[in-house]
Amino acid sequence: MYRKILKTIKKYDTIVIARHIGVDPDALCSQLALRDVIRLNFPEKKVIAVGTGSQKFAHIGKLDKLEKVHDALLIVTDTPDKKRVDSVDFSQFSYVIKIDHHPFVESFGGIELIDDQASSACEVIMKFLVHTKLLLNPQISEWLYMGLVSDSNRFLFDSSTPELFALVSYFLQKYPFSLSQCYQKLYLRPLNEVRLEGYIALNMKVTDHGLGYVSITNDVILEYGVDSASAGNMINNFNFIKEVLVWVTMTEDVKNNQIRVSIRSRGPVINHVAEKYHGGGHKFASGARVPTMDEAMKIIDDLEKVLIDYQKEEMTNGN
Ligand SMILES: [Mn+2]
Repeated sequence: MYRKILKTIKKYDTIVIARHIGVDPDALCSQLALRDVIRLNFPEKKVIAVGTGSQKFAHIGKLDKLEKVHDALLIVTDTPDKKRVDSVDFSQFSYVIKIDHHPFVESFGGIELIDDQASSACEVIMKFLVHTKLLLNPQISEWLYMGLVSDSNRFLFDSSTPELFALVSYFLQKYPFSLSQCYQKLYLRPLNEVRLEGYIALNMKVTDHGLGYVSITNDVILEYGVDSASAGNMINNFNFIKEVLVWVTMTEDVKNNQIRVSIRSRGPVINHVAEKYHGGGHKFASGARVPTMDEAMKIIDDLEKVLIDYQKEEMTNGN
């Protein structure tokens, strides 16, 4: 599979690299790293990384302008389904490669390199790079590490296997970069976001069954001066609350006239609930976009049921 991907990359003079809507560090870093790897090893090729940018991640690296291409290869990273691919018109491309770590949703690529046990899309790409022995540089190495560290929440999850640490170690040794600077790029945050985090902690409702949820209305977003994407992403900071097993942010997005529902879990699998509302994601980290807060509250009701079943099951298992 790795060799097949490399062969396909070699075949095309023009390559566009895309990823999912609602950019995050793994999506962005995987596409930037792959772009620069191909540019470094095949300088004669035209390679661009496209998608809607975000002010929040602007300092990580620059995306390229979307342009019309001809007889080009499209590589999509970090995205399991076609409808969530940001900014590209599939009909423009001669061939598509998917590189992903999400649970399988649908196939849309001629070659699909999927490892749903991997921590991140960046990890999948790192393995590809080790196998194909392509030339790298410290910037590429830093991007890959950044995406991996971000999606694994600094190695908090079970995807942090000995093999993963060995892989990281290989990149750190071969193409070293400053870890402290890398972490600053990822984790330095403006004060208003920290204050919004305080708002969420204070206003989160928690049910008897361990469901925590909070609505972040447009008024709140305006009051704290954040954008709705970064407000929604704040959900990741509410792990490890003793009384909360599943937690949800419902963020109003007036620009797109929808509510972004983000769900996280430290117990029950929750992605089937997101899928019911035309969303999706990982077993313990999913999301959906719904038209109204009332609709979002239906997700809350469904999740409460999931938690009730989960706790019944735990009881019968004697936990
Ligand atoms: Mn990812």
